[in-house]
Amino acid sequence: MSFTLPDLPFPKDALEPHISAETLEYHHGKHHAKYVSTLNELVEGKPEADMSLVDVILGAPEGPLFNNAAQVWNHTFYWNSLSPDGGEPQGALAEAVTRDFGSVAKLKEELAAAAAGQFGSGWAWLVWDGERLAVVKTGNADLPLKNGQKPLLNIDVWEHAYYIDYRNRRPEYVKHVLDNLLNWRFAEDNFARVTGGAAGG
Ligand code: MN3
Repeated sequence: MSFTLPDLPFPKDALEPHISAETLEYHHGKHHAKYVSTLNELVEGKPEADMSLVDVILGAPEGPLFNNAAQVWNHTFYWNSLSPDGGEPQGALAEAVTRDFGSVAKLKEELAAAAAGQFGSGWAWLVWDGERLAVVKTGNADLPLKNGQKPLLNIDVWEHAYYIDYRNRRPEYVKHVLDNLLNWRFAEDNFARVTGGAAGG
C-alpha cells in the first residue's frame, strides 16, 4: 500500500483571480506531490506503510517522517478548505462563531492576524478545542491534531502558496482567501462531525 496524491476538489483555474492555475500547478502538482512521494519512500517496507495517514502523523517523532506525513495531510485539508463559492458560515457553526468571536468579521480578523503573524512557513487554522472555536497558527508542518484540537479550516502561509501570484505580499493573499475562497460548507461538516452535531450543547 502506498499513500496517494488526491485530485484537487475543483478545476485548476477555479480559484482565479485569487489563486492562479499556475500556483496550483506547482503547489498541488509539485509541492504536495513531492510530500506524497517522499512519504512513500520513507515508509517503504515499514509498518507505517499500512497505517492510516493520521496514525503515521500521531506516531511519528519530530523529523522527516512527521514532516512529510503532516504536509500530505495539511495540503489535502487546505484544498478542501478552499472553494470558489464558499459563501458564509451557516447554522450551528455560524452560532458558534458569533458566540466565540462576536462575528464572522472578527473571526476573519483573527485568522488574518494569525496568518500574518506566523514567522516563516506554517499554517493558520480555525479549530474546535473541545469547548469553543479558536484560531491558532502552527509552524512548518505542525498541525492542531498534535495538540488534540480538531481542525475546521486551514490556510497555507508557506511562500509557495502565494509567491507566484502575490510575491512577498502574504497579507494580500490571505485577504483574498478570507474574503473569497473559504469553504464554509467544509468547515460546517467538520464542525458537525467533531461536535457530534451537538454544538454549543
Ligand atoms: Mn503548501
